[in-house]
Amino acid sequence: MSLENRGAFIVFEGCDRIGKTTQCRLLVELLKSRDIPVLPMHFPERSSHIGQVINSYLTNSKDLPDEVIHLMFSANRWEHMNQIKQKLLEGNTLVVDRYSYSGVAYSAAKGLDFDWCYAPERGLLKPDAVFYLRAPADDLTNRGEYGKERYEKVEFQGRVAKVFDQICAKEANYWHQLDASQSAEDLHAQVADIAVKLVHRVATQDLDKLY
Ligand code: Z5A
Repeated sequence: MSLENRGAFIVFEGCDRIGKTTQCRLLVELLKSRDIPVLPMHFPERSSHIGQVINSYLTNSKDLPDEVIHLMFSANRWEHMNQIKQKLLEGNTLVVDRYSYSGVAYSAAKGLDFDWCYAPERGLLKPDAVFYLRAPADDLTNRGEYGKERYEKVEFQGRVAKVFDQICAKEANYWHQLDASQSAEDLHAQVADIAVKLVHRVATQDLDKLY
C-alpha cells in the first residue's frame, strides 16, 4: 500500500457481552499478521477526565441525568476525533469497539428522543463499515460477567437491540449484521472476509462524516 493511502475506519456494535471485544481482538491480530497497520480503540475511552466520569456512572458509583451522561458519551468521542482522523490519514486502520450508534441506542432505549440523541453525533467521522453483532438477549446472560454494569439487564438489552435494528435498517449500505450466536471463530471468518477487502477498497477514498 502506498504512503498516501488511508486506513479503514471499522466499528463493532451490538448489545452487552455479544462478543465485540473478542471480534475486535481477532480482527486486529489478523490485520497485523497481514502487515496492515492497525490500531484498536474502545468507546467509552475511560482514561480521559470525561471517560472517568463515564466509568463512575457505568459502575454505579455516580448518578447523572440521562441527558447529561448521553452528552458526555458524545463528548468522549469528540475529544478523540482529531486523533482518530490523524491515525487514519497516516494509514492506520482503526478497529473500534462501540461508537455513536451505541450512544444513540442506549439513550433512546431509556426513552430519550432518537433525533435528539443523534444530534451531537453529527459531524463526527463516519465509519467505513459497522459490524453489527446480533443474538437474542436471553442467549447472552450465561456469557462471562454478565450483569456487573448498569445496563446489563435482559429487558433493557431487548430495547437497545430494537434501536440498533432500526439504525441497521437505515444505514444498511455500510452495516453488516452478523449472527453472534455462532462460534467466535466462525464469526471472525465472516468479519475477516469483509474487512480485508474493505481496507483495500477505501484506501484512496475520502473520509466521510456522520450527518
Ligand atoms: N454506552 C453508552 O451508553 N453510550 C455510548 O455512547 C457508549 C457506550 C460508547 C460500556 O460499554 C457500556 O457503555 C455499555 C454501553 C454503554 N453498556 N453496558 N453495560 P463497554 O463496551 O465498555 O462494555 P460491554 O458492552 O458491557 O461489554 P463488553 O466487554 O464490550 O462485551 P463484548 O465486547 O460485547 O463481549 P466480549 O467481551 O467479547 O465477550 C463477552 C463474553 O462472551 C466473554 O466471556 C467471551 O469469551 C464470550 N464470547 C465472545 N464471543 C463469543 C461467542 N461467539 N460465543 C460464545 N461466547 C462468546
